[in-house]
Amino acid sequence: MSKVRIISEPVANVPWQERPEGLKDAPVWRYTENPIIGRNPIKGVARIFNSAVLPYGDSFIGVFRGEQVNGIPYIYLGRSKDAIHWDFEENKIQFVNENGEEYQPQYAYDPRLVKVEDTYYIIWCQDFYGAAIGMAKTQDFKTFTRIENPFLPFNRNAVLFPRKINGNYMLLSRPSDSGHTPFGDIFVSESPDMVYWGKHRHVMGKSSEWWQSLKIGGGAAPIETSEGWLLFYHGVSGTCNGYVYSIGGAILDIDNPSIVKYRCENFLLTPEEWYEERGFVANVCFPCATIHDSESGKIAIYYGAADSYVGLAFTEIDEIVDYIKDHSVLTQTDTELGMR
Ligand code: BMA
Repeated sequence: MSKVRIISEPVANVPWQERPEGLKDAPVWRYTENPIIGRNPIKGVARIFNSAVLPYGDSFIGVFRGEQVNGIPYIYLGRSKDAIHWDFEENKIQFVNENGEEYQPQYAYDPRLVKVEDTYYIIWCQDFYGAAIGMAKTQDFKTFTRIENPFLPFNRNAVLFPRKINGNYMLLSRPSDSGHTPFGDIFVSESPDMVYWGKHRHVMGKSSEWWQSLKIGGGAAPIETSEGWLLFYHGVSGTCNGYVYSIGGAILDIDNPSIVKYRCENFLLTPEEWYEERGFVANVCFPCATIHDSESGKIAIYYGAADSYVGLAFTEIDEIVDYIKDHSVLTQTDTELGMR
């Protein structure tokens, strides 16, 4: 039993590999069979990456960013027995409006999948007269009903918390611009009904550490723990050769998640392997989901690699929380409430 508790349903069949012998310092280790999804995974789709998964019954389900051969990204449904080998539906997800009529975004990318109470929410980036956030809900993974776009453009990397806090839904996002955004901090907003969003608060910004010195963005849905909300996010560095995306970790206050309690100054994972360094966009590790088991404390992190593949990495709750605390460096904008 971990000393830090994960507060969620147990997932006995969480995908897992022990830490490799000899890897002493790293808080996170990669699956040796990475990437778990290779190129041309389904007809008409050249690459799947930046995707999100969840336990579903005694197996797993996920929403996947599929880059179609015409270059337009869309979201595809996938199912898996072991959360490593995935079967995809060949048709992209068909969204409908509240009246059941077809209602497709022009494109959709970087989906997150979060269950709150008995409903699954898909949150993605899309065009809403500029880069913005789209959302839909489903209870059966057959009907996907779009709900109101939460924010004005320009905004991306929206990540829903897996439960209401103080009676409201909570959504992280990263307001920015419409291009290859050279700036951006993480904010949190709340809503009583998933339609009207407000009480916007700044959570955290870029920092002086090189790997997150340009911009940051939410990653996987926060994991509720006895220490606070464990957030895996991405941090970006601008180099003379383009952006480098690494995975970072922070712990947010459980009742007031705009307050950062601990924030790791070191990256948890940075591009090192061929599938992270080589691809459509080189040097990208982009986390979008975790599967975690509250009994064993095991955590599997799903991340997009080089905008071309899906990678899997592992950590354990005690280890990762200790590592984040031991290497925590906070700035004033981390610790304040985030209102001005
Ligand atoms: C971001 C997003 C991600 C992508 C990353 C690196 O702006 O578009 O989908 O993985 O750039 O190209």
